[in-house]
Amino acid sequence: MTASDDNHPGTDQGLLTKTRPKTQRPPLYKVMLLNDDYTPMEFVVHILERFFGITNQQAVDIMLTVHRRGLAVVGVFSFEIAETKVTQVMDYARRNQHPLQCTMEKE
Ligand code: TYC
Repeated sequence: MTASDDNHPGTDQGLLTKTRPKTQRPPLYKVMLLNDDYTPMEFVVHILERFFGITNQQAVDIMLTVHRRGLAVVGVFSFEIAETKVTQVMDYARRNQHPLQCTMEKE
């Protein structure tokens, strides 16, 4: 490989375009919490702290956003992490007999 091979704009005769190496970034997924009329607010806050490692204040803010607007993005993750979070939240809600819904969506 020499300086005139690639990616050195101006070093090739007349070639002034810079080639960009195609690095693929993995897709990211939004994990979202949905509102319902039955799941207690404290339970939602507890879930957010437990599975998303956020502070109590952040958890209260997200819970209230979901309560007022119908849904909110809790975080953005790789597919596998997002899937794990959704499963953890859904299983925990089910075990505690709350209808809380958690979903994921490609960003
Ligand atoms: N709306 C619920 C209530 O008034 C609270 C709630 C918040 C439920 C967020 C689900 O994802 C949720 N008890």
